[in-house]
Amino acid sequence: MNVKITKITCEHVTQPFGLDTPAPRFSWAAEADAGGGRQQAFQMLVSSDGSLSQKGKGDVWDSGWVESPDSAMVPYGGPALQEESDYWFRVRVRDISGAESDFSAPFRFGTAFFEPDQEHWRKIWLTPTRHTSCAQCFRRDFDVRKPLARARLYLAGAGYCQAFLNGAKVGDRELDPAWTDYTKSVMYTTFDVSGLLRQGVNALGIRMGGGWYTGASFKAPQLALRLHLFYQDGTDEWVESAPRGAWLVSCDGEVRENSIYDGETIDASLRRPGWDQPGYGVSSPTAGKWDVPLRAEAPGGKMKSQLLEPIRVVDSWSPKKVTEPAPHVYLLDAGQNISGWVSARISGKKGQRITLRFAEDLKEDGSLHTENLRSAKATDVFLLSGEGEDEFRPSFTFHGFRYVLVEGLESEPDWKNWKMEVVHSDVAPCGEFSCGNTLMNQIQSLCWWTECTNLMGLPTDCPQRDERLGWLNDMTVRAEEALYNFRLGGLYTKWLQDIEEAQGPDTGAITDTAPFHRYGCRPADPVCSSYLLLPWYLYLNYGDKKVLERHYEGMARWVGYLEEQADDGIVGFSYFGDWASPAGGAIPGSNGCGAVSAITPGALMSTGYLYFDARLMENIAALLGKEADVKRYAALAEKTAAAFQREFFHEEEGCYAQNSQASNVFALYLGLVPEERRKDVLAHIVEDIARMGGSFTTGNQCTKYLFDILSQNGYEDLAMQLATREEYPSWGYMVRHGATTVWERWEYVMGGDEIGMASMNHPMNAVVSVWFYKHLCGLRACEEGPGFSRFQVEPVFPRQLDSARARLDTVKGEVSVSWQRKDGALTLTVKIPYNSSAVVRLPACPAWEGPAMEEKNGKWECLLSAGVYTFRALSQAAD
Ligand code: RAM
Repeated sequence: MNVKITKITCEHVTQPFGLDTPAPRFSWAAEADAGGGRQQAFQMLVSSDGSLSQKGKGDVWDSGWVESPDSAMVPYGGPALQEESDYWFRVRVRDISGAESDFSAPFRFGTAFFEPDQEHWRKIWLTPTRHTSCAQCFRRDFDVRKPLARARLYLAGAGYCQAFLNGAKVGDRELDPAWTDYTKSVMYTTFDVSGLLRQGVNALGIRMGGGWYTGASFKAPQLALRLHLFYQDGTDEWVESAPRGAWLVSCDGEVRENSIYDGETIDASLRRPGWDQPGYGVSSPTAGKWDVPLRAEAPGGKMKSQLLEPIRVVDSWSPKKVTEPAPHVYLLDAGQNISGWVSARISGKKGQRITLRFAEDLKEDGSLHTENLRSAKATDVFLLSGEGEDEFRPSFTFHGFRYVLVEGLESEPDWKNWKMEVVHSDVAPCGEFSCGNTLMNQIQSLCWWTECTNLMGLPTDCPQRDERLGWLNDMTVRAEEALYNFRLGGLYTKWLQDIEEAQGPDTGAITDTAPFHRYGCRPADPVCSSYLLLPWYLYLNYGDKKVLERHYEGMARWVGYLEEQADDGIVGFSYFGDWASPAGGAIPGSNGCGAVSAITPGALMSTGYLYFDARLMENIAALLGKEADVKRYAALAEKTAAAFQREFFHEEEGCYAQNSQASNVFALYLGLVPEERRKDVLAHIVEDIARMGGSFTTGNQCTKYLFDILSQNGYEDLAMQLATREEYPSWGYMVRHGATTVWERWEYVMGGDEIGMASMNHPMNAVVSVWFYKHLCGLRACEEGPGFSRFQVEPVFPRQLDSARARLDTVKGEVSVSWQRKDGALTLTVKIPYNSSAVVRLPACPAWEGPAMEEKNGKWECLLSAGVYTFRALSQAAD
């Protein structure tokens, strides 16, 4: 058997530069040319030098063969790693058959500070002299006095910063560093800048926009940085944002306005070529005013290394379509609702003002639909220099848009010079789904775009209006969808820190948004189980157990808070509950432009989630060996379950509360319905869907659970009917109205009462994607095999569909499931990657050809090791 290591990550990311731990964890995926492969042992090499690594010399650590099947989140166990250092990692594995793989290609990783000198950082913050809406440019010259071995820049800002060394932009990050509550933590980014420096005089320039710092607090952006020069002779030197006298700051550059929500104004005539080059003449007439910056109070937060994937321009294309609604007014269509901006190369007259207004949709008369942006102006302005071609690209804003109205051009430009740039956290896509139904494939595309354009260093609710926040209620259901489509270990690890930092120190209450900003409440709505679910999913999907340990206390305090609020087992408080259902089921004029459910009590959702949390905590406590807590949470779960039943279950009718789909679905999902009454409750759901003309009435929480419940109980045809419906309310209805991302509301809102809450790019409703992967293809991570050491395959085969396939790039490697009906037979193929196994469960049918199966609980089941397997059914399931 030939085994090959195919992919390595460290602390969830593929480019771990700036590790803040002396014992980073590595994961590797492998491939084999034969089935049945399982890792019996691994050997890790860590080298201090790329070429030593190439030669297979682990001068820092050679683990030798370690007998272990672990390949996900395996900690480094060698001698202490050094701060501020580069390393190369390689791994090889030995299979149970005795076959050995080659060592993987060298994988570079770098450390930053394990214990940042907080005291020192606190003293080196700079702030500009003039606080305006212009971007701020900080600059200084410095000497590299001797031949340089290497250099590392640690850059932090309250606000967004871009660094330039001798005229070159450092790295390709945008909107960096990621937003945090700056009073709790400030992220610094680590750059290897060895190649950008030269012996002699060098210049360092930093351009800063207000980002969330200015936006949240109306303060001027602040800067702190440390550049560490390591000389070849073994000495070293620091260049820092202190002393302030070494620096100059100016706000007279080209960025005249910058605001995340409102946009950016760039005046090309105010560009100051050379401002980031050594020896720049700050007193020249075109240099503007430069002052010595002021020492600033530190924002207060702890300095922490930023490890999550950066925000980048991840894709770009020229407008797909351009029309001219009025003379020299152009309407650009990106063809896709995206997050980002437009860059352009334009020539024209000095002072000529080109205005770009962004919108997600067009009104019937063809004009921009901007009402749903609320107060966000979402407008960029480019002012031309009149000196040849100017290049424009915003730096400190982003928009959610498909359409751009461009005014101020005097003639039609060459649109090839205009680019719609897609900007978001550059996380790796990990899932693909397609099937024999065109509409469902379109819907999957909507979900995919909706998810990735809402990853901005945190999972945001929308990218366009004056909000763009990390809502925990949405994330309770959204996270599962997100993890099927993208690798989110790095981003979620950071966002969990945001939640932790928003937690009340005394009460344990968390907030609805993290970082807590502008909207949402403290305490959060009890539906915010995402605080518990995210660590749990990171454990299931990536084998990260540490994240459970790290947040255990915080999660316990949140559940403790909810428990204290319960009155006789019932949690009565609720703001959102099963939020934003189709309008008929909501209270007109309620919060969120009529988003509160009229048919599903908030207390049912809140109490149900306390039960859910208690069970999850019971599980996590068991996993972490906290026996007393296991009992405590089990008792809490029992008590809450009893209260839920007492309060909401109608014995006679066999339904919950007002018999809404959501109430019944949630009770089933939680497993609270007495076994013998399950079919009654199910029947109510099915009847209600029929009564509603074949549609759901569920909100942002229970829509996902509805699909789970229908599919788990033999109603996959009905789930399929809901997923492919084209009449209101449905995803098909969105597609019919030209949607390319999933809306916040089920209604097509172009005005009226809902307009203030009518984003057209809102991931909370992208949950149908979970159904595609989890039920149609049946793919699930499972507790028996965290990190995909074992997973489940339990597909359903709706009658209306003749094929489906999903592929998942897991930490173990590629998992795939595909099935199709042809010539009266149903064929299913499952791919299990190296060092993994899967439980395959298929519906009862007289005979499945293929691997031997056993009948269990009315299904056929088998446990399979790595390999590719085909199953064939000739009747029933094939029909
Ligand atoms: C809105 C957003 C968000 C949400 C909250 C409760 O501000 O739509 O997604 O769920 O309301």
